[in-house]
Amino acid sequence: MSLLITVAPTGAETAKADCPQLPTTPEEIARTAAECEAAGAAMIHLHVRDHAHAPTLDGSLLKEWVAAVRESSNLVVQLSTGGSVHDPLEERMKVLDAGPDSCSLTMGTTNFGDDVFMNPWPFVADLYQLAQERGVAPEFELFDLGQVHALGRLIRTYGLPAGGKAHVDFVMGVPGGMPGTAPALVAGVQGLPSEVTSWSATGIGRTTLPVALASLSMGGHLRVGMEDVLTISKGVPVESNAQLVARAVELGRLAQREPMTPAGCRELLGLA
Ligand code: KMH
Ligand code: ZN
Repeated sequence: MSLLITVAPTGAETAKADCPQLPTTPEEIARTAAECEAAGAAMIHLHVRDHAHAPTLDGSLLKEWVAAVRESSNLVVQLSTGGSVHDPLEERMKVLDAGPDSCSLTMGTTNFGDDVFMNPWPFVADLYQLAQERGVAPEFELFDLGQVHALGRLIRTYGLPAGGKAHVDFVMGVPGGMPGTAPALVAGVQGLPSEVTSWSATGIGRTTLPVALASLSMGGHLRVGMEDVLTISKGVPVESNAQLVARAVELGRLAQREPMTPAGCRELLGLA
């Protein structure tokens, strides 16, 4: 089985001033997309930044970033609907207007460090139905084990995504969510509803390697990138997102998994 590598290059939490190598402009994201595709990524999970490098859900900037990635690469474009913890739910719903291939869809409210990442059930249900209407492939983000069960409830209530495939990403090791450990991943995978057709995992910070290795050992896919980790080893800053993708490719090869192409990812997600 090939290995889907999704790159999450920017996120909403790190300041450009603290990490100048973080891609925060359309030019930087275009270059990052091309480098990550060449390194072995098939999908990109995008959080957009404004001209001051701050997280934004501004519709025209979202469209500009989507266009920049499409111009420079063939990567499947997934827009974050999670945004930052400060983004209002109404703004997060409008992300789909930028025309992504895929969108993240978090299955419940989570403590997020000292903040709260809000995902009340009515919001989740509305966003899911909008993605179904628009033919956007959701990636269900699971930060906690309760969210695994919430996903079953969502699919039982509203049916499958438009393309008939259900792809999940376990986001582990967030302070407030499930730990980034092999036993937590095993419990999460065991609890997945039978409708789920594929899953990946990412571990935040120092949990990145344990989660990646556990995922590979269970036949899962990988998400990597500077949204999730800023060091390549203890105390050594990540140089680029492509460096993290290249490491994921290396880990995959050890597990005899070749990187999936963007076309393979489209098939996996049920995209036309
Ligand atoms: N930035 C986090 C509050 C997502 O992209 O959908 C939410 C997040 C999840 O990163
Ligand atoms: Zn994100």
